[in-house]
Amino acid sequence: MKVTLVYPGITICGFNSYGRDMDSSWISHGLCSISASAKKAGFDVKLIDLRTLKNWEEFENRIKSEKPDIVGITMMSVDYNPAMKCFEIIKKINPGIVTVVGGPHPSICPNEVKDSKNIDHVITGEGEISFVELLNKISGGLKPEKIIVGKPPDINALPFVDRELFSDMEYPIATFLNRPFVTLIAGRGCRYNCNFCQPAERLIFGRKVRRRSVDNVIAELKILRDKYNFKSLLIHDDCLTEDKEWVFDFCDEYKKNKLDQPFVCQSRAEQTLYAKMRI
Ligand code: B12
Ligand code: SF4
Repeated sequence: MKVTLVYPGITICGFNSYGRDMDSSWISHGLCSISASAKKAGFDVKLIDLRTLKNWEEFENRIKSEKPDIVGITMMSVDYNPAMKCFEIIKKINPGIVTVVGGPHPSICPNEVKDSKNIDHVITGEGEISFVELLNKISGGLKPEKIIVGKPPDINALPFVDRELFSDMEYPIATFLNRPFVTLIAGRGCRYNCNFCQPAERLIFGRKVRRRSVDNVIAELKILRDKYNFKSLLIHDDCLTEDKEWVFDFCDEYKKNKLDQPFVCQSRAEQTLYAKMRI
């Protein structure tokens, strides 16, 4: 069964923008993670990244030539319009292609997608387990329900994200960071309650913040060092410094494992910079 994932993030950077700068080179960790789980379960997964295409006609041609059985699209609210347009085009080409939406927008506002005739399944919350279950059911000839509440996975047991789904490396977030630059997610959720992010975080990842073990993150970093010889790193977690103990253990292990690449992360203003985090 052929699975195609779509990254529709062209609202800010537009078509034909891939690799031009920082905004047009981010990978989607959400898609890379569900791709890794689907590949581990034996499915063939491809990506269409709208930023690499010239226009909608090219998207249409890709769907016609790749002939996917299932298309899964990730959707942030900001990319609602291009994502919905993809679904419309796919169903016009072949109403038999099974369409699935997931990501922040459907998790926060499922009502805005659930009635679309162009969307067959909505997976809210985390997708790794539930997307693979959906693929298995469809390949077994079953007809799963339209709205599926994603089951949260054990994030230490997940395969490392399939970052090669995207064709190039990302651009650093600051001029003092050199390429090759990589990004990594060490945890999910945030325990704070700021209006900027809540209740979105809780609706996607639940109430309890989960962070991967330090060993699990270091293991991924060692693979990334061997594979890409990366020169700088961004840990994308909402607020990495919320767990001081984790950060201290991580810094110790980072040095012990001879990782010396500068890294950046997000913090809160009241959490003063930890001297230990200086490389
Ligand atoms: C890294 C990040 C960025 C990066 C990279 C974004 C990118 N293109 O991937 C940058 C800095 C560029 C960025 C920019 C923006 N971001 Co941002 N970002 C994040 C952050 C911190 C991490 C994203 C991530 O990788 N998470 C980890 C992965 C594993 O989770 P995930 O992507 O949600 O995927 C899981 C599920 O959602 C689901 N899933 C996702 N896609 C799919 C698809 C299918 C088919 C299925 C079945 C399941 C599924 O399964 C995945 C695995 O469990 C999140 C907050 C967070 N903690 O998630 C905010 C977040 C996604 N960003 C947000 C916002 C608002 C923005 C901006 C609009 C900010 C702005 N004003 O400019 C821009 C939009 C730019 C764009 N079009 O890409 C909001 C989105 C809210 C919303 N309603 O959509 C979030 C949730 C923050 C928040 N709490 O408000 N962002
Ligand atoms: S601490 Fe940061 S990431 Fe967490 S809810 Fe507040 S603004 Fe969002």
